[in-house]
Amino acid sequence: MRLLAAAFVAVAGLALTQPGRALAEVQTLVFDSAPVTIGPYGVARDVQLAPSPRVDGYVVGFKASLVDVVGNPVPHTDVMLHHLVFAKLGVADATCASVTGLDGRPSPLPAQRFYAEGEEHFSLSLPAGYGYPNRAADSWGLLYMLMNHHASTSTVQVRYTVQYAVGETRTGVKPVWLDVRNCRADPIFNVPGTGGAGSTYAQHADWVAPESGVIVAGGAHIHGGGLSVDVTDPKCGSVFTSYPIWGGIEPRPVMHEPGPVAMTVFSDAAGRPVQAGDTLRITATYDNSRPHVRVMGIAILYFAPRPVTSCSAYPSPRPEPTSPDLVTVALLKQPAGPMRRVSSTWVGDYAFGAQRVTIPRGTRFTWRFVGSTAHDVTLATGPVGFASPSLRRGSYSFRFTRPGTYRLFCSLHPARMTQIVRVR
Ligand SMILES: [Cu+2]
Repeated sequence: MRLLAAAFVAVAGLALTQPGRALAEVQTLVFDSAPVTIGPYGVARDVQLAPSPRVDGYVVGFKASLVDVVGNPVPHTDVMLHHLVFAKLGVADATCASVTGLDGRPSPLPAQRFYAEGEEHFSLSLPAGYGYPNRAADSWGLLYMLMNHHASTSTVQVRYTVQYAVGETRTGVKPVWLDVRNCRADPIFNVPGTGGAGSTYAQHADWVAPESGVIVAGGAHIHGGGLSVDVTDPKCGSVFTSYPIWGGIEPRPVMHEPGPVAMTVFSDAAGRPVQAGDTLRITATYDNSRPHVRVMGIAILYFAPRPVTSCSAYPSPRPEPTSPDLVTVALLKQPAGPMRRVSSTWVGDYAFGAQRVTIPRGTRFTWRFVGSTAHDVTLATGPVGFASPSLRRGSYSFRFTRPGTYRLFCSLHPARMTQIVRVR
C-alpha cells in the first residue's frame, strides 16, 4: 500500500451557532487518492491508503469521481471507473470477517466497507440526524478497478467529496454490505445467456441480522444485463429494490458490456425495521437471453441499531423503463497462428499459448495459468457466457456443450491477449 495524502479542505454551509456549545456544521471535505497510472487499453486494480478527515465526526454524504493530475474531470469515455470501494481499516465488517484479495489471499486485517460505486456513480446521502461515525485516528483504504480506453498511458486520481458533520451527536449507522459473491475483492459471477428471450438468471445470498435496528439508506451495484437488486426480509417482504437506469455514451473501443448510468437508491429517516435474527436476502437478477460475464450483485445498506417491534414491506418506485444499447465486445487483437486441435493451453504474460483452437462439442477445455501477473479468460462473444477468476497460478476448465465460435480475451489485458475457440 502507498500513502500520498494530497488533500485539501473546503468548509461550507449549515453552520449552527449556539452559545456555549461547539460549532455544529456539515463540512464539505474533498480528498484526492494517490495517482494511478494505467497503460494503453489497460486495467488498474489495486488497493491504497486513502486520506480521511482528521477530526472526529460523522460521514453524512459521500461521492467520488476521477480527475487528472491537475484536477480536471476525466470522462468515462477516457478512463472507465469500473468500481471503487472505501473501507475503514482495522474495523470488522458486518457481513464478512475477511475478504479474499486480488492475489487470492485473505486480507491481512479486517476492513469495514462503507461506500462503493461503479458506473452507476452512487452518491450517499444519509437522512437528517444520522451519520457514519469516524474518528480523527481512523484509516481508510481504497480498492479500485479502472480501465483506460486510450492507446496512450493515463494517470488519474480518485477525487472524493465527503459531507462531514462535526460538533454534534448523530445516530450512528453501520454499513451492511450484501453481495451474492461476498468476501471477495473481485466478487464476480457469469450469466450463461442460454435461457431464450425474456428469461432471467438470479443469484442470491442471505445474512442474518445480529441485532435489531432500522435501515435508513441504501444503494446497489449491477453490471450490464442486470435487471434489479432486491433486498427482502422473508418475514415481511421487500425492504428495498434498486433498478438500473441505462443511457449515456459508451466508451470506444467496447472492452466490456457497459453498466447502468444510475441505480435507484433510498434514504428514509423513519427507517425500515429489521429484528435481530431476521434474514435479509439479496437477489441480483439478470437477463438470461444473452451472455453477461464478470457481473456482480451488491447492495450497501446503512443500519441504525435500535429496538424495533414490527416490520413491513416497502414499495420501491420503478424508474421510467430504459433499455441498454446492445453492444458487442470486439476482440482488440485478432487471434493468430495455426488452428490447433488441443484441449488445453497455457495463459501467460500477455498471451494465450494456443490462440486458435478447434474442439469437438462436449470437450472440457483447460487453461493453465503461468504468468507473473494475474490473467483471466473471459467471453467476448459466443453461445454461452463464462469467465475464469483472475489467476496467476492454477487452472480453470470449461466444458463446451454448445457449438459455435467463442471469442475470448483476458479482461485485464484486452488489447494483448485474445483467443478463439471453435466448437464443432
Ligand atoms: Cu492478462
